Amino acid sequence: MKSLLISDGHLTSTNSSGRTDNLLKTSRKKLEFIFKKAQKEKAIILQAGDMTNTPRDFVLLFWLIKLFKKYKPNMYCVGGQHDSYHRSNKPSIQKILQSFGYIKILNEEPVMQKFAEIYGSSFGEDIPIPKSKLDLNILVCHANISDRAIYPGHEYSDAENFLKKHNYDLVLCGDVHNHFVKSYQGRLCVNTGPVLRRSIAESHLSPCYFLYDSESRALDKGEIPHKDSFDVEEIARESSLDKMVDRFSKAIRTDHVEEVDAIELLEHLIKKNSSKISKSTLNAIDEIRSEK
Ligand SMILES: [Mn+2]
Repeated sequence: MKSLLISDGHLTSTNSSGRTDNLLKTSRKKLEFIFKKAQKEKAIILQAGDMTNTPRDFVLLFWLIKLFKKYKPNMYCVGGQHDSYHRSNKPSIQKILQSFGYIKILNEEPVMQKFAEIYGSSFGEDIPIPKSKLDLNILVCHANISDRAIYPGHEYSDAENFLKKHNYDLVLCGDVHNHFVKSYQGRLCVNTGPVLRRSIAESHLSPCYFLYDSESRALDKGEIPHKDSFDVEEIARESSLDKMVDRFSKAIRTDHVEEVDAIELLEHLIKKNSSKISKSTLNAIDEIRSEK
């Protein structure tokens, strides 16, 4: 029996800064790829939380339902911070998919598959202690586990220490957007990294899945098709413009700026750039000047 493993999804219908593609289309394509792959491999899907980027992306939900109906995957998830608003009981994509029977949420009571017992720990929940005498215990969790710091000062639970402390044969982690495979005495702690890279800070990661074979205990990595979809110049332009506007709006709210004379500024700019300004614009500016 095989399991297809996916960490953070972050599927969305909303484009983020500098992405040159349509993220709704990309989200659909990626999920369809995962569902097809699982179908071909006759694998269950384990997903480690943050499947969608926001709890109530109803444009995305429409497409999720279409894909779940079409492919009928056998899918088990845990909850991440992005799956609900502060773990509230308000409607969310995850709750809707669960109530339709499309996904099952894992917890401390193991799901018995023929080959293993599968436990879950959503964001903020305790890590369950495996009770089984079966050969194989699997944990899916959304927790701050990593093999290295992914930003300066990042404090995390070390993946290898996690395996020493928690007696699971396979731990699939979500939360930290980092790709790693750590092993300890033949047991594995893994994170695929995010399926959808929303920020350019994640552009070095290659979206992928793992296939885990419970008999051989082999872990195979497969690529989820993706493109270089970030426009670096656009991001630089947006961020410098944002910063400029931010600095300006802060400055005019302080006592340091007593008065801004827009006409004076305009006159200064005209002097410097008169050759580049059209006649009609200069005439319009002259009119404003004469009214001053
Ligand atoms: Mn996440």
